[in-house]
Amino acid sequence: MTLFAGKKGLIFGVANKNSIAWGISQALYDQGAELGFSYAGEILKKRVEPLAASVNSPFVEECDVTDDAAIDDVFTKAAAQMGTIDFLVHAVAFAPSEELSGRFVNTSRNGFRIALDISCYSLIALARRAREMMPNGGSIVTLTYYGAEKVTPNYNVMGVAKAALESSVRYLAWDLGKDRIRVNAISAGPIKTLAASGVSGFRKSLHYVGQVAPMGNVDQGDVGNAALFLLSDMASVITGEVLYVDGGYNIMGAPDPSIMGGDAKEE
Ligand code: NAD
Ligand code: 0WE
Repeated sequence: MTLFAGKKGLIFGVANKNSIAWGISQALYDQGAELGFSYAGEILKKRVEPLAASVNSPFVEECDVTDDAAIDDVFTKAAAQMGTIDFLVHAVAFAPSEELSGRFVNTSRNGFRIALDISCYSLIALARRAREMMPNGGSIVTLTYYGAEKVTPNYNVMGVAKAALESSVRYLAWDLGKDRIRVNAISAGPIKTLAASGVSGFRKSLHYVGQVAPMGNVDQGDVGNAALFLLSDMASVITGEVLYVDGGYNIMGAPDPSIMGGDAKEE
């Protein structure tokens, strides 16, 4: 009930009530945390402001993470409003939609640049500013996906961006260890969110993972609980890790034969 009593943090990546970042926010709020929010653009303001109000947030500001001045601005305002913080959640990713289908060999230079900038560099940029607000140390969590490690058809350049993100988690963990700041990633199984709904074949892969994973599909609440752990003092010396919250999907080498077709006798 009070794992986060007196603790404060910033959440980047709430778009609507289905966002993974919102699942994390609710878990943190239930444990007594004070939360500040930053959202991507003017269009999301009417979605995020009521959500923030529902958890008595003292701070809600727009910030496009591709804009250094906007990042400086949001942290200046956050420092003025909230003082110091204990944690930061990075739940931001984007690639141009044309990069998320078709042949990987056709990945464009610009698509690559955008995907890596928004989905990977932004963690480093936010961590640098967060450090200045964490004089007593802290904990940073980002969100990744199995497509970083193993080929997931159509995830394409996002897989490359997530691989770079997971590596950035390790380098940040090393560097920010000096400041008693931990940095970890949660590798979540597929969840129906705004970012996932724009993806062709997502429904099928959600169903497949639900069949193959020992514990089936996961939801925002499952990720929220894992984030709670990593952001809390319970995870006091855990840093640079990628924690799977995927129902066990990643341990499987083949699906259970009972879900597979091909039973008809071969010719
Ligand atoms: P979502 O659409 O709710 O969240 C993605 C967020 O990124 C949105 O809030 C969006 O506004 C933000 N964003 C995009 N471009 C931005 C920019 N330039 N500046 C600031 N913010 C920007 O979807 P989600 O599924 O909750 O995604 C959150 C994180 O979880 C992402 O990193 C995603 O890759 C990761 N993830 C998602 C799944 C899944 O299946 N949904 C699985 C594993 C990991
Ligand atoms: O990280 C993600 C989603 C990331 C994402 C989604 C979009 C859709 C809309 C990044 N950029 C965009 N750009 C858009 O224009 N996931 C883990 C969910 C996801 O995305 C996939 C998946 C899964 C799972 C894409 C292809 C295949 C599987």
